[in-house]
Amino acid sequence: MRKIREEERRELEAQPQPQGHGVSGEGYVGTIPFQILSWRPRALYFPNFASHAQCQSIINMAKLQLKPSTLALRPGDTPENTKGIRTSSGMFISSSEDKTGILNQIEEKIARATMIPKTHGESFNVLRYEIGQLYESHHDSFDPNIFGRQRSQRIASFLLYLSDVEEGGETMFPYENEIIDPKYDFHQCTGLKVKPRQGDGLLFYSLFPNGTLDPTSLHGSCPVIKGQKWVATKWIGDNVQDEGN
Ligand code: PD2
Ligand code: ZN
Repeated sequence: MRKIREEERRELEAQPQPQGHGVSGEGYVGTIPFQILSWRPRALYFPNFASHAQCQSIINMAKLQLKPSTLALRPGDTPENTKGIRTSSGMFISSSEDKTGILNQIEEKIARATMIPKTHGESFNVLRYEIGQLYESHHDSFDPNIFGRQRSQRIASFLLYLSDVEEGGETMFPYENEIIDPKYDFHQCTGLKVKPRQGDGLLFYSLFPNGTLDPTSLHGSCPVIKGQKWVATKWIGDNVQDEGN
């Protein structure tokens, strides 16, 4: 075997040394399985994101504090003329208010799945839809032309389904792939429909990578036909949220 000359050895050592696979500073290799549902909008599905026990605890935390869900009103809107657009009940809860630590676990997992720090997430909005209740199609991010510039614009939404629904209650994206029908009736339950399954998660992005609003992220919740729907929404912004939000 040829001996390596001293200067050859020094040259070799000066080159960046390849690291072994997985050398990242983490003590383990983690996986969060997901499936890409769509590119327009960018939507991902996470089966078994939370356990049955975690989902049940979140429902128990929320169920005595539900109030009729509200909407962000546009200029000219009033609670009266927007009645019927969002008919669920809900409540807000932050992980710091949850002494069981479950919301913190979920929040950390969402941060790992999205790689957006958990400080960018708003409080969980836990929602219950009973038979006939729905949320008409809307965008989660705020159009700056209508609502003005936001301190933290919503980039993405993570929905954790806390229950199965026997029939109806799908989260729908009527403009999937930009098949934009100008006559689209906002009541209609069409397009990509995601059936709620307890413990599964749905992540979608409301903005394109350049920060402008993706029109195909329009989405809503179809009316529940049979059973009850429970879901926890986490809206994720482009800036850290204020304390307690
Ligand atoms: O509950 C849903 O499926 C749903 C649909 C649309 C929730 C939201 N939007 C939301 O909380 O923004
Ligand atoms: Zn929404």
